[in-house]
Amino acid sequence: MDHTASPLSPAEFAAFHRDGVLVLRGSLAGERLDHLRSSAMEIRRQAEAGGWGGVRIAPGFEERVGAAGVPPWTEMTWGIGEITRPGLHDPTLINALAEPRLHGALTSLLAEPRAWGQKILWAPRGVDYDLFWHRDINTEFDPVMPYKPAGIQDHIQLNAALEKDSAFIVVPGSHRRRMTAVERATIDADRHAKLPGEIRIELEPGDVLLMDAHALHRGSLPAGHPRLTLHFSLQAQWVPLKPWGDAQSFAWLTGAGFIDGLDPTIREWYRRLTTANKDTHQYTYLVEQARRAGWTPDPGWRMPGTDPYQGSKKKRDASAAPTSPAITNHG
Ligand SMILES: O=C(O)CCC(=O)C(=O)O
Ligand SMILES: [Fe+2]
Repeated sequence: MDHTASPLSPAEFAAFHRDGVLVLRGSLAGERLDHLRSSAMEIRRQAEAGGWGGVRIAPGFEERVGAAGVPPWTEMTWGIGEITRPGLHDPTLINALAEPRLHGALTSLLAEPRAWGQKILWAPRGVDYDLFWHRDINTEFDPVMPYKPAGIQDHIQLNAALEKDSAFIVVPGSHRRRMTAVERATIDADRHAKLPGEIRIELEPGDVLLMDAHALHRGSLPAGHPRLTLHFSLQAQWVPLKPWGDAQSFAWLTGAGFIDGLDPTIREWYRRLTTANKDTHQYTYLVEQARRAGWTPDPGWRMPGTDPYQGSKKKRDASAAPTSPAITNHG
């Protein structure tokens, strides 16, 4: 790929840190976008033909698959996790990360990006998609959110729209602060209710949305709406890594058979999985950062588990839990 790095402007960099969300318009275009779309459609076809793990069933319907009165599961899928696995892997899709605008933005924000999960999202045909408010981290980490170091980014999640996509809703700025009393009360009463300051982000094909997954966010779309979106996660290499999946899949993802097939400009992003400092808990560093910055936990505060819904109200409603990145990649 003809690669000329195209870093974020200082204003874009500042906007991302302030809001926890930034849209890069028209990052993917032309034949490349057409190829990405047909590759992603093929993955959806295979996912709905059965036989692959990681298929996501619309929130609220997971435990009702096969029950009377609900559509067949193939009409309720909204995506698939870990498209890098052997058999499903198509380097075209991963190489979207090598597009100059996106590559430059990720490098601007993370300095040394490291791959951390690759999914595809779409809208279910037979039921509405209505994902509840959450951060992609256990709610018990709420007190450490204000202590994230200013101007330093630990991870980026991205939605790269291959079709129109108006699913994503976010409260800008909520990634570096505690939930407000109003947000808590609203979400406790109804996890799909409108929150003050929320925005719905409209993406055209080729637009890429970058987000801090600790921002309060959710997704919703009526059944059958257009959506075919690459949903990738990356971390900065300084963040200790908690390897995910089984040893065999991790070996595949970090082996030459996988990495040599990628665009040369992103091979290092996968090699870094082997050279990262490892940790047994995904978020120890967040707590350590907060303590160094002067945070004193309330008596009784305990390090939460890695399950984003553990210990929270949401746990009681696990049937509606999304298979969020924190669960499917690393839980
Ligand atoms: O639909 C979306 O873009 C949001 C998905 C999401 O928040 C998640 O999978 O955790
Ligand atoms: Fe999420």
